[in-house]
Amino acid sequence: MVKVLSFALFSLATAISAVSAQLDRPGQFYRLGACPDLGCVFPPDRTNFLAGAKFDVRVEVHGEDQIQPDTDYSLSIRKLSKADTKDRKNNSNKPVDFTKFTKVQPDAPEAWNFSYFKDAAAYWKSQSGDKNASTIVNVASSAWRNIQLREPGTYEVLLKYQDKASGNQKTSQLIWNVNAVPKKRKAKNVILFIGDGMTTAMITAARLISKPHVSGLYQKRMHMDQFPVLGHVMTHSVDSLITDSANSASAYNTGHKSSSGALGVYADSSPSPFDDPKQELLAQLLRRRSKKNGGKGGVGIVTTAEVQDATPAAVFSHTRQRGEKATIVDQMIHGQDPVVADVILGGGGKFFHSKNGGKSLNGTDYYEAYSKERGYKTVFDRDELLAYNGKDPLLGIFHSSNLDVWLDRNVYKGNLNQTGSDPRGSGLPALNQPNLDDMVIKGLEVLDKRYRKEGWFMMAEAASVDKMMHPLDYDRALADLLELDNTIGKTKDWLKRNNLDKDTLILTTADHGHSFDVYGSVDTQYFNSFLDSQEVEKKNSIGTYENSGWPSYVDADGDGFPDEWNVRYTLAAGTAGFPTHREDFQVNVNGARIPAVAQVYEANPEDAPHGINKAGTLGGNESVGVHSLQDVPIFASGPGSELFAGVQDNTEIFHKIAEVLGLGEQK
Ligand SMILES: *[C@@H]1O[C@H](CO)[C@@H](O)[C@H](O)[C@H]1NC(C)=O
Ligand SMILES: *[C@@H]1O[C@H](CO)[C@@H](O)[C@H](O)[C@H]1NC(C)=O
Ligand SMILES: *[C@@H]1O[C@H](CO)[C@@H](O)[C@H](O)[C@H]1NC(C)=O
Ligand SMILES: *[C@@H]1O[C@H](CO)[C@@H](O)[C@H](O)[C@H]1NC(C)=O
Ligand SMILES: *[C@@H]1O[C@H](CO)[C@@H](O)[C@H](O)[C@H]1NC(C)=O
Ligand SMILES: CC(=O)N[C@H]1CO[C@H](CO)[C@@H](O)[C@@H]1O
Repeated sequence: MVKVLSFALFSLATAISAVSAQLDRPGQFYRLGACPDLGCVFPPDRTNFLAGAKFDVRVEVHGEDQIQPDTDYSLSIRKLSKADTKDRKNNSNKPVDFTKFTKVQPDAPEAWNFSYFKDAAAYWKSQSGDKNASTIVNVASSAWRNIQLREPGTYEVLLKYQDKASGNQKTSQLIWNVNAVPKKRKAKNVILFIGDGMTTAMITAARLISKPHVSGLYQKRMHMDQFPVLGHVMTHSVDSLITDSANSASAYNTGHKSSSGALGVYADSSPSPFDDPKQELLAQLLRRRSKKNGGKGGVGIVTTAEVQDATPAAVFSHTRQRGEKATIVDQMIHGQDPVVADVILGGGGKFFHSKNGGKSLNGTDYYEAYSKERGYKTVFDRDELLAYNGKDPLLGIFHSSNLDVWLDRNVYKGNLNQTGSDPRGSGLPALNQPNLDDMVIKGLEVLDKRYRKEGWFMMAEAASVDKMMHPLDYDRALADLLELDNTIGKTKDWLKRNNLDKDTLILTTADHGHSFDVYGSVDTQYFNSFLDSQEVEKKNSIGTYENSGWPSYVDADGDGFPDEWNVRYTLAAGTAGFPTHREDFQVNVNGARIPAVAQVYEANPEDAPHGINKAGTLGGNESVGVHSLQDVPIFASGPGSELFAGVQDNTEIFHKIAEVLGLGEQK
């Protein structure tokens, strides 16, 4: 198989040498991301497709301000023969009308308008009330739905249109690469663990506070540390440096990059968040293509976030706006070719019902709809989850919103007493939430009962590594990272006990980073001995280099977590992108940290004047820390793991999982 992949890389390389690629334009505000000119095609230039995977195509032709767009545009496509790739003018295959080539009729032509800002100056002008700061764009558009390119190779796509402002004919030239993967699978099952926002620095810090070490040598390692294969994943989005969880999870689930907030689609400029060009999802492909292995494969989704949150939703939904959570619940069972996962475990109860604080779509009771229409058994707390012994698909929702984090579920339990967190809308607190390992192991049991023969895919997310890095609550973030690591250990034991370890690929990765790092240790006792006003002296409690002595965390009971979190010697940690806040390096025992408050965010006055002042590095509209640029690690273990070594793009992860599961085209 490596051969086919290397062909794909080869064809990409030759294609790039053939035409100078349409390089990403520098800037911040785009008329439409990944749209090089007034003529836009999605999927965009240089997209890599899995042969035969379904996708939609959207063409948009733009005219700015008073200029109307050309409605007389044409779209054509041709497959470049390998030899001809170098000289596309002398190609034996002539471009063919796109409709003729694909035998798919486009939707009726559409027209709309939208507005955008040309740059930051225009945006901020508009924020201060200047109604003329934005630019209107008039759009003519067509969409072709459910296209398939079955033949591997390199394709050229041409959009010809007139620029009505100048009267010039223009052509947008795109290269699409179609990669084949074999039909023979390497592994029957794949588990994709995602530590949302997790970076190598966080793993190092989590290891440091939880594993014993002597003379600087660890005597025990993280479960992640013991994976045989390690790679790096590049995470840019299609139109920005820094990705969010939606488009990065979509890259894993579709093989396509997209824009911030988009799930399983390219973001177009139309008003509806549900008509954007879709891409077939890994779970849909698994349902459609694993039939050759005896039946459709199983799908499991486990998260400590809301099950409609970006990372889990990317497994089963299609929308440009990750915030459309009520509709996302509906898409699981009613969407186009719905995934109807066998296991759905996490939070987000308020989008399933319309009782106290409920926000379900059209007031529908989706707990009832899932069970009546699709045969789901429903469970709502840890005891009900652990007691479930059946073979029916399982919907377990344990919180109205995101599950509380490990530190509150297990150490500062008083923080669970929040009215209204019950997933069914009783208004009571959800005091009996499962841990991530409870959910993953139960999910594996259900998948195994339903699909031992056919195989399955599970995505399991430790969501609050990210959700706690945002408010700079490093203790809570690292605890959830350790919860993920301990879950991985329990998963490996479970697979072994059930004779599935040789059939199962385990991947552990992240979707993006945060710029967290540790630069020393802190003596909090010395820190606290100074008056709040003595900031300079407080900073002397930070030891660096030879004074960065060990933190005082101990895991005497061997459960994988420090026994005590409020310790004298702790980590001097921080990030690069943060709002103005005060830092005291101490655990927030009363719940997640709120670093900054108010409209133009300033340090939380409840922290003042305790802690040292850290003047923000972000704009005044940012209340919390932000994602960062760095490549994230991917750890792989089991059959097919060797594919994940080295440096790779996040979209390649999809192609590699498809290869491992043998999701090649069935003729
Ligand atoms: C075009 O291709 C043909 C055959 O592939 C070749 O004989 C011919 O010389 C080429 N023409 C040019 C202008 O490169
Ligand atoms: C945008 O479209 C709406 C109708 O969809 C129309 O009322 C409006 O005038 C248009 N705006 C511009 C600037 O063309
Ligand atoms: C905004 O633009 C309109 C029409 O282009 C013009 O009449 C008006 O004076 C402008 N307003 C400002 C504040 O520049
Ligand atoms: C929800 O209500 C809207 C408006 O009445 C309707 O168009 C839509 O089809 C409904 N959706 C579902 C899933 O029932
Ligand atoms: C939970 O909070 C309520 C008030 O919000 C209080 O009356 C109750 O005693 C608390 N329960 C526990 C177990 O702390
Ligand atoms: C939505 C919001 O918080 N807007 C604020 C952004 O920052 C400007 C000043 O820089 C404020 O005026 C806005 O209220």
